[in-house]
Amino acid sequence: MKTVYSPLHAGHGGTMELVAGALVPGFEMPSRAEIIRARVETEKLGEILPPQPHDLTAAKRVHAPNYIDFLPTVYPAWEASGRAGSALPFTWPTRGLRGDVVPEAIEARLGHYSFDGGAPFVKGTWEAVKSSYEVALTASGLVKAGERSAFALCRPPGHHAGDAFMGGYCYINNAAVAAQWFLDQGAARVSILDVDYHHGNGTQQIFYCRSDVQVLNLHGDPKNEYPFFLGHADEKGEGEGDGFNINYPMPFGTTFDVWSEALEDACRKLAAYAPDVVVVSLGVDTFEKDPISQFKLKSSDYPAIGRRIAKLGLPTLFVMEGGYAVDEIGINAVGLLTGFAN
Ligand code: Q9C
Ligand code: ZN
Repeated sequence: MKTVYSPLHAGHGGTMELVAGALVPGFEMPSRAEIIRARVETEKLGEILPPQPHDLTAAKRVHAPNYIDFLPTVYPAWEASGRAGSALPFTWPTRGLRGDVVPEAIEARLGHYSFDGGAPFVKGTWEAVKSSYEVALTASGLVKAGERSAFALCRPPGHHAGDAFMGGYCYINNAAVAAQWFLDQGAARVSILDVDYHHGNGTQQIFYCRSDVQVLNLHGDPKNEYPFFLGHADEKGEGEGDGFNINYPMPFGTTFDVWSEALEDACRKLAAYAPDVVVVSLGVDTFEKDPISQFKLKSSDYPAIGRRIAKLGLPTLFVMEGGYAVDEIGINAVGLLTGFAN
């Protein structure tokens, strides 16, 4: 399996986030991608390719154009307003306030285009976000050209980004962009299988009213887990999309025996949908030692996940999402991929 990777991700580093009322160094750090890349090499998963340049057309197929055009302006505006460090919002247009007027002040524009304060900008953030998007599209191109699978080593991740909002370390929804790109290239149906510990709220929101993208999500129950406000089992899609969104919320402490039953059910529903392509939102924050998550999967479980996905027998794009146990992130992510490939 080929991997697509860009070193530009590293410019998105030194970020800060709010955890339990304190600003702390971000868990979504550059070493994550470097450790995965090193493991791809030592495990000889396959060739590592740089991304091809892409303009933002494909991003604007799933995101509001004004949202995409806002992203490169954030850090320059933040600096022009005399600030430094991580650009973060602190106020949001919640229920009862005006969400229809785009403010001018950068700190308010950040609130307008986000659902939380979990997507900080530093100087290199936009370049990293753009490179992550190009990584996803380049890997999609490999699958479209006939590769059985490809690995988009995306950083930053994407599945919390919705049509016009960022959050949860995510800016452009790389998996959603890829799914739409496959449709635009002639696919009739695409399935997105999201195995990240957190509910892919952005992905669900983008495709909620559509039948041409099936979205399946395995995640921590939003009653108690981030991102909290979406991801319940009764969210099945709306209108045309009714029946094409499938959620598997699971409690804290979930182990592989229970998690893999949900995967089994998801794979059966996926196979019944008979998509032309599968896009896997590949998070490994389900791992027992993940510092911000509460599932109990072991390193030895990840190859079994890859084998189950391979059994679908469909062209498959893997898009990197979360995973914060940095020491084991390469073992777990590449373990899943080698399980698929071998
Ligand atoms: N105390 C992904 O895995 N955590 N995003 C907020 C606040 C945010 C995870 C915790 C976790 C975001 C792609
Ligand atoms: Zn996650």
